[in-house]
Amino acid sequence: MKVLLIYPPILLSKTDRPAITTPIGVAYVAAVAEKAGFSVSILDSLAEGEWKSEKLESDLYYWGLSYKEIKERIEALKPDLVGIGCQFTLQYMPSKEIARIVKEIDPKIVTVMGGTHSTVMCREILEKEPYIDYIVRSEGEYAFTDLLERLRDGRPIDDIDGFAYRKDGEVQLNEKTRFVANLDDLPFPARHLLRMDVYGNTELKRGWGINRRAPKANMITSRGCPFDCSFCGIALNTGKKMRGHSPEYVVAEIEELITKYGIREVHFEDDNLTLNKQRSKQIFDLIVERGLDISWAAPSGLAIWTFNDDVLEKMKASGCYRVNLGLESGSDHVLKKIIKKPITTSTIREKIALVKKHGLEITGFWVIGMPGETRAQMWETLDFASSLGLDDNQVAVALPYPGTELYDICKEKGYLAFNQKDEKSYEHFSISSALITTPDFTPLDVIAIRDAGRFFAIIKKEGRGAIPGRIVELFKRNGLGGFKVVGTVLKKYFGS
Ligand code: B12
Ligand code: SF4
Repeated sequence: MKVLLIYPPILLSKTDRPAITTPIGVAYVAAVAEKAGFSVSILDSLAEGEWKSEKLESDLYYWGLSYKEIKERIEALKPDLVGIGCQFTLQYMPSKEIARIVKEIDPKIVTVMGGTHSTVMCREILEKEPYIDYIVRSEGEYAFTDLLERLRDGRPIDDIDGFAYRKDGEVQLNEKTRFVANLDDLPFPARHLLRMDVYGNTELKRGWGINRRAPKANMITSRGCPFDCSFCGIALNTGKKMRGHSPEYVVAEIEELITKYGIREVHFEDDNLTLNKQRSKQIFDLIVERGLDISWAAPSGLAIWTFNDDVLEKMKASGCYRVNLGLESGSDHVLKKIIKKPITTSTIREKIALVKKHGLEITGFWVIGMPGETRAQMWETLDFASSLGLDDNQVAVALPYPGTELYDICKEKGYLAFNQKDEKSYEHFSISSALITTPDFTPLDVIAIRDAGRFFAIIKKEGRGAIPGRIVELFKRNGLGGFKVVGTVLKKYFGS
């Protein structure tokens, strides 16, 4: 059976840029299927697309290979089954269209979807989309290969773990009960099926994130998170129990990256790289012991309560130069009662001082616009962020991703500022959007506060001379919404 896995294009708003990094999840699914004897190819239609976007009617921008090119690739390969990754909500529209194209080519080709968005929305998707035959829910390696084997052998598919399908026109959902117990049982992600040169070439020039050396590669050393931050949907995908590869597996994977692909920088994209201090220290020690010449960073964000002096020392010694920290808010009330993250503003200050002591660069991740938060608390966050002297601050607007506690709260209270029945709304789950409205704020208020905060941060860095240019840019970015941002800036500056 010939299998093609497709990582789809993405729809983004004007000011956003896509991340061009290896789709590790799809590559793990491919590796396990290949190990079981199937002939597998991967098409990363995001990375292989030309480095330009196309504006759509919806004002969004399409990044990746065109549908025509994707169709030609599928026709050339003649697969029996196409697996489509739907990791981000922003990929749903393209992934659905790919499924339609597959069935247009040949209705006998089986279509399977997997990834975070399709996991959470599996019932709605299967109810509406006849072109999608099956959905693998959450961690997908074993369920996907199980499906392939059953289809090949003509065995029933109705008891596959973590699986969604239709029976007599009704959608059936099998719960996910079995996560990979020992991650070391998995082969390395099938990077050999990816155009690794594409990621290599893009490194310092385009896409997401910062790196010091090139080429860089991303990897995952652990999965799952036991915490309950209300905006976060990570546990839906990889579970609440943290599972880690052994230090030996991790270091062997890095060695492969260096020798086979010439990689010089690694980005550990774990949810919580340092959650198990012992394991992470062993990884960092082994990198040093084996003399691996890499620089590394942790761009998905470390949880600050999971590292200490000792861990930081070993991080630095093994090549770490930058950490991104999920700090979220400058209001203790918001941290404790609304986001439910086990940190306070004073632990944030302490940990920042500790990281600085080790000479690591820091990016702070912040979030504003949570239900229950006031506009004053949003400014508390921006003022606090700017007082810490970090290398960079990224302020996100809270987005109510389906499946999260945040979504449930907003739904219950009528705070969702989009039409949930119109699936096109999901196109707007973009980093630049705001989709929550409460008695305290509208989506526009939050955007204006975020952009006003960004304006102050830039002027602080570049000086007052930058003000005229930045105001022009503000209007370019926000159109007439620029007036609202300028009003917010003035209000903050002169007080009200
Ligand atoms: C690494 C990461 C990134 C990386 C790289 C993504 C990549 N190319 O892989 C970067 C930093 C670029 C990134 C960016 C964003 N991210 Co991100 N990211 C993650 C993170 C932390 C880990 C993903 C991962 O590799 N997991 C490990 C692998 C093994 O799991 P996996 O990818 O999910 O794949 C498994 C299953 O889903 C399934 N599967 C996946 N694909 C397929 C396909 C088939 C056919 C099958 C059968 C199964 C299957 O099987 C896989 C193996 O078990 C997740 C959180 C998480 N734990 O999932 C968030 C997460 C995916 N990101 C998220 C978001 C929102 C974003 C952003 C859109 C916004 C933001 N926060 O800034 C941006 C997009 C930016 C852009 N402009 O393009 C959300 C997605 C929510 C949603 N519904 O859209 C997540 C879930 C985090 C969260 N906030 O809850 N991200
Ligand atoms: S935000 Fe970080 S610590 Fe909180 S639940 Fe998500 S992964 Fe865990």
